[in-house]
Amino acid sequence: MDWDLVVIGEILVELSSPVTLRDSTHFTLSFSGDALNAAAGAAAAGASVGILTRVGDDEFGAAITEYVARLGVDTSLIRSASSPNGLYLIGADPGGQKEFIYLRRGSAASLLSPEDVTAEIVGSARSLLVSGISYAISPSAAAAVLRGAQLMADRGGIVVYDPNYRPKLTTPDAARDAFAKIAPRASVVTPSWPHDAVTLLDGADPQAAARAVLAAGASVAVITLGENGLLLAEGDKITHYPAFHAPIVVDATGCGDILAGTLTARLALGDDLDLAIRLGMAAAALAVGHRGGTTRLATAAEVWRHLERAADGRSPAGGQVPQPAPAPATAHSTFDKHASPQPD
Ligand code: KDG
Repeated sequence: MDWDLVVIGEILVELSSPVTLRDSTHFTLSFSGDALNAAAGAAAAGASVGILTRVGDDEFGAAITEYVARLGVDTSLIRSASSPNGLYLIGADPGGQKEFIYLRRGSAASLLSPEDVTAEIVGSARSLLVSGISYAISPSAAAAVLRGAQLMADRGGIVVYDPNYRPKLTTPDAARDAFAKIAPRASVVTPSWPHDAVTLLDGADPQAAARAVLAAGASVAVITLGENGLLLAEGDKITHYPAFHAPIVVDATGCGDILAGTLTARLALGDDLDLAIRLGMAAAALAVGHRGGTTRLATAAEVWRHLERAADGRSPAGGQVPQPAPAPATAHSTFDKHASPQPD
């Protein structure tokens, strides 16, 4: 099997509430986690995507695998483990940060290890998406993420790294250490401003954060700015992309993951960076219209329509709408700046 994209990370049982956790009495059960959100976004964007993870053989195991398949994500890279699946509760916090409660210590996915990330798997994929969450769930998962990023960088494929700093999962020092190890192997790094960037990067503003990502060794920095859009930095050039209009705003959970998944998918399918970014932003703007990370993703056609509306001036952002590139026959190497990857 060949994949446009392989995502490494944890699938979580998700219990979400429309009100703050303190006031919650009813929760909606679904499955999520940044890796699954991104993989689902990539599948919706037209990519063949596999999720490399471990799923536990508890009461949720079979339902998780069925759900992944329903999202159009290939399940053949899911390994089983006799540990419980990780779970998180999420409540709404209209005024600020999302609230998470995790029950994931010792979870099935935390048993991921470098042996799971074979050269054969990475060699069959055009791109790899890893995150600071996948790295933080256990030392063996961290080693798996690093091995994947190194193998993909060595072959000149696309490595996208979303730092996704989660203070309940890791410490600032450990997150900075992860950043220093993964960023040099990455083609594109997508920290959020201010949440990720202030903790992980020296930089007084988003432009400085973008330069710090490039100084760490990544080829491209994408600093996401929430409702202010994003900054794209490559070489000496920094470009601001205004945010797309979000027609319905319900819950921002996972919209950064949808951006990262769509962006990676479209790069792997051969789109240029500008188009891949704008498709990612359009998909993310539509993703805030539903609760949870994966409950209802926009289809590729809906994302294109949103991009076109923006280009016609019917909603903010966008520009000319170029046609999508056909999928390349081999891994494309826009970002093969990995001749001498950094050691661990
Ligand atoms: O980006 C959204 C994720 O944070 C959410 O789906 C849960 O994966 C998750 C995590 O570890 O926080």
